Amino acid sequence: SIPLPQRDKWKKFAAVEFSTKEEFQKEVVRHVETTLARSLYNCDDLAAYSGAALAVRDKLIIDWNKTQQAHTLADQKRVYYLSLEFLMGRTLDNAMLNQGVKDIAAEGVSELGFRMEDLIDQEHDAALGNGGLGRLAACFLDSLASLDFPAWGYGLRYRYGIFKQEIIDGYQVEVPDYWLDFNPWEFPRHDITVDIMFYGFVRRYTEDDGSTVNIWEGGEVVQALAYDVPVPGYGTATTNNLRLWSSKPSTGEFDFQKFNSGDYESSVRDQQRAETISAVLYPNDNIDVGKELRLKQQYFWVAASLYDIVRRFKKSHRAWTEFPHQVAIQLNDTHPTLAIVELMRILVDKEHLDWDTAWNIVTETFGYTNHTVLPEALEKWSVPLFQNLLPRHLQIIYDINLFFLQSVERRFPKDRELLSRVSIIEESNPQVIRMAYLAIIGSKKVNGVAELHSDLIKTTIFKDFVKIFGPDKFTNVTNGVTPRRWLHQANPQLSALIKEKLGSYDFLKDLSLLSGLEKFADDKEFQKEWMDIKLRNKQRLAKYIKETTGITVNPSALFDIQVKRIHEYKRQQMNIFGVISRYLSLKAMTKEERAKQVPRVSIFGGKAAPGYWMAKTIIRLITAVSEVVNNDADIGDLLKVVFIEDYNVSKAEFLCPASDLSEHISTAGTEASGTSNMKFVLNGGLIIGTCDGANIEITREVGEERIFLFGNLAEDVEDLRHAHRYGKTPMDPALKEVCDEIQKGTFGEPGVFAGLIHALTEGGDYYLVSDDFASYLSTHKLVDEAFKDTATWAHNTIVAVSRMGFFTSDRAINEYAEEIWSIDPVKVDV
Ligand code: TH1
Repeated sequence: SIPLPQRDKWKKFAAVEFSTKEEFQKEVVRHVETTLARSLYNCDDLAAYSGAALAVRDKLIIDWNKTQQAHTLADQKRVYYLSLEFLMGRTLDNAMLNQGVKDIAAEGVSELGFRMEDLIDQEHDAALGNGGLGRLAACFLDSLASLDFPAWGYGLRYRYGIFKQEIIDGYQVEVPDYWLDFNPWEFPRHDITVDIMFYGFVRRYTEDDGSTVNIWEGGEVVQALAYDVPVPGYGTATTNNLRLWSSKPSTGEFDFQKFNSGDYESSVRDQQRAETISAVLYPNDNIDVGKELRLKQQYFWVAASLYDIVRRFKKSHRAWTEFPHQVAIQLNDTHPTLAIVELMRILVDKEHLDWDTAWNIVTETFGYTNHTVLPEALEKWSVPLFQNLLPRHLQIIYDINLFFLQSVERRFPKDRELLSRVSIIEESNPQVIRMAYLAIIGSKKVNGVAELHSDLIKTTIFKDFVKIFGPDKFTNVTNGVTPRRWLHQANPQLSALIKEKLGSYDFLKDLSLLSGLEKFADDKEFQKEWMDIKLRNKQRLAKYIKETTGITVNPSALFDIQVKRIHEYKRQQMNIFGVISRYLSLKAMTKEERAKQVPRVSIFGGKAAPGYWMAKTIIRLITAVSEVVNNDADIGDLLKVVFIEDYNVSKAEFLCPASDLSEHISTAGTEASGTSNMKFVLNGGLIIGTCDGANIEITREVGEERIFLFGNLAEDVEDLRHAHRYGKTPMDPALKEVCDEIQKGTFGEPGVFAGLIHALTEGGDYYLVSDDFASYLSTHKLVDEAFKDTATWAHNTIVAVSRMGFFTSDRAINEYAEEIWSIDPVKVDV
């Protein structure tokens, strides 16, 4: 650092934050003219966006530096959130709002000849995630910073995020998402690199004192390079860090020998092999594919992150036993579970701690969040594959397992069955490592993400571990969403109206204050303003639909939205079958009857994993139905079907405010929580849903009158599936009609949809579409009736919003901080 005598000089010229419109404008123009080397003669929206982003970024950096200094000085316990996915979306708008400069910046660019909305629209989404799990990590970072917690995120800097979805001839086509062309929000740290090893072998020898030492050596080395992303809190100077690792050839590795001797191609191949590790996000949501490259990604990221965390801890010269008092590490699902093993390797092999001391440190440090009970999503690594890639880690896992099973054996003697049920190694062919079991055994706390889900993991997939460790190790933290992005930023008009009623924007920091709205629920004037905002948001969506699909929709129709990853368990197929059923009833009606119906727009959006054929077939059915229904003159405005291409975070921001009804209709017991349900209700929409995930807690908060629940309960699912397997369930008649219509060819070549029909029949209807179909349709009828009574509808949506305080991610983060991490906030002076 700078020597003492020179510091005053340094401070005199230290960067200052802009605070007026003019100062902001000066910064924008300076960046456009110097950083970007453009001028007023060739400054388009993209250049203006870039200039504005760089100006706002400078302000962020100043707070970010202050925060890191304050956190180092405070020397308190920090939390590290390890997630393979961070679905951040766009940054500029959020950064301006969190920093409280949106108004001056918008006026500033307007005087320079641009519209802020257009500039915001230039930004590429940071789409380093698949869906709910990655977006949750992003909401959590926002809350951690807003609540002043000293926290870092650690992830991978994928060169390609989730693919872009194009719909061509009604089918999904995947296009690579290269997003790093111009990304002002990241900072490469060329001085922060870590060498990471793969493959090789373990050499074991005995020291003079008789102890054995294991050394992992002889493998291939790849370098991890840190890229840092500032994460600003709302209404605070705290700006935390998200560190993303990028892979490149290790400096020792890029073989100049080969290069110079003319073996150019092979040296380039080595380079590409290294860069491949962080090249692309695996595009699977809720499914484990078990590919070697994915395991490489996991180890690469976990090893680099732990090296970094340990290095930071060692600077404080504390005893190793202090580690859990300085460090909490949260595992976002099992993807970072190798961190448990890697920390053991560091402590035992490198720092020479004895096994028990090391294991105590490890099991006091980690927390594990489970996000799914779906069997196909639970990670299992083939032992031979793992052994080849990480030989020393496999030995450590075997030892962890041995000591664990010995302790179980002592407590439950003679229960051989129990031992094989809880073993980390599953005795299949080949053997596999059950990562969730390793995560449970190596963590202090295990949590689910909504009440039902946390109960389910305790009574089903992790039942034996509750018996072994006792119930206190298992807890619940219901998910939440950040009201900064999902109310204030997505729906500025609604946020402003709420502020007018409550007197301030304090509700954005303490969402329970929304309860103050309830007393206005019957105020006619307020209801009108409330519903006018909804209408304007629907008009904006109608305009977008027209521009992007050519379909004209009536903004006063009931907008019914289901946007999320396409998955059989989420049951978009049931939704589109319901739409077909509605279409058939409309067709069968007289003109007079039709005139009494509530017009509907059924909106779908979401990506299918590229290899998931059934999900792709569901998309094809939706687009096929939309082609038929939208062009049927008998139907007109009464029913429109829209598929929104390339659903992502920035599209969610304008879809959530525009729904009257949204669909969260997973088979009971399959959706761990869901988080878009929270976003839609927070924006003044009602939901139709099953008794699943967070829907149940939403019902408890908003009241049964304000949610359209239907379908079988989780506790009955097993019996229903059993009945299907034994051919005891005739298909629901309305569903039968729908299937017949598809098979008649009404929506094109029926062969295309054979898989969907087969799943309902010979396939055993695993997701219980037939069992829930009647109640699904009748509940939609109730929705239509309710929608006709505008005053009651307005009342209900206002009351529902006033009771959504619980679903802020601030509440979730406070629960983690208190019950799992034991960390305190650190105030950063402005
Ligand atoms: C999702 C869950 O499906 C969803 O219910 C939950 O709200 C969300 O996580 C946040 O808790 C999951 N996403 C993934 C993605 C992968 C593997 C498992 C899950 S669970 C890759």
